Amino acid sequence: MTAPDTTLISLESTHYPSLLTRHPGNPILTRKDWPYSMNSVFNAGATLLPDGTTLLLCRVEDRRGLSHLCAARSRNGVDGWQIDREPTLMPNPREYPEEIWGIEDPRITFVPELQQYVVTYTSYSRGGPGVSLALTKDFRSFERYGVIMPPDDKDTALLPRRINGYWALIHRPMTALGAHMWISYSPDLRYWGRHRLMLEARKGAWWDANKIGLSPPPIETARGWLVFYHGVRHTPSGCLYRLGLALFDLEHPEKCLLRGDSWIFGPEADYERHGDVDDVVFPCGYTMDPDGDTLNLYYGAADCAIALARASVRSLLDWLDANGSCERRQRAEDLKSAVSDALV
Ligand code: BMA
Repeated sequence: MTAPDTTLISLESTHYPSLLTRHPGNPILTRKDWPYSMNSVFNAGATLLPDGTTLLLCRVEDRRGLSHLCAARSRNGVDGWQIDREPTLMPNPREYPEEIWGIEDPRITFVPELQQYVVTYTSYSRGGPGVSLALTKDFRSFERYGVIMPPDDKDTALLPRRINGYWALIHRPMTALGAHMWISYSPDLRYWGRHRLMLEARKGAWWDANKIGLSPPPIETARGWLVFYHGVRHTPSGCLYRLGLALFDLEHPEKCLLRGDSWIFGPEADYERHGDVDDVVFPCGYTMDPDGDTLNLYYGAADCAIALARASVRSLLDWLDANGSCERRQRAEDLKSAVSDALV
């Protein structure tokens, strides 16, 4: 039998650092704020408009169980939300049959080359959830490109610039063998290929075993693309959605440079622990303060509300330096321990 490996966990500190700070006004948006009847609001894409207004493109679920998207705007990104009086983007199954059971979980990327926002979202088709893409300049009119990744696929965002001449899309196809993050490339945002596995769900007892997915769009830093991803743990009392952190190479985004072992944010507050779906934190968007370091992360809480947490990009990178390891090294270590176990 092999000796227990104490190097797997850090023994230097008696507590985990708080990298994300919840806003005291949480939850910042709930059904009570809505100008029309609906069941719940959660999982919002986020961006800053040219005048500094924060725009959230919220997933709103009605009492049939079907979702649409609705824009909310605020000067300070915290309160005073001006919410569209009616749905901003409704499913349109007549022209886009893949939207028959609603549209969900938008991510927004501003693309300087196009001078437009690209919104990727889940379109819930009869064949399962797929990925759709639409372009907008103002979040009032949208140019739909239709379904770009067939079911079962979701948790998508576009990188804001081309990589070696191609657009890059992160997504999460689901297979019987697990749900891992992939990246695909396209010359025109319509036709996608050169698919690469980007980040694998771990196995066994890990918090991010079997099912992971991209959370908000990647954050471009001088060190690489900083990625928040969610891990889903199945427990006898339901799923637990938590957040982890990884860093990817700027020019080869399928290459993982660092991945943290522990989750960095999970359901703790009452509004995260109890709702339509208990124990869910699910960010789909962020905005960056003018200091270029403070991140405002907007997340769905328990599929019932939108909440805000703040983080420092510098601290997140420092944490990854101290706690992250390179995927390839991790795999080599897994292999080494599997081989030594087999020899015992
Ligand atoms: C995921 C997505 C999210 C949702 C979460 C928890 O699969 O569908 O929209 O918030 O489950 O229900």
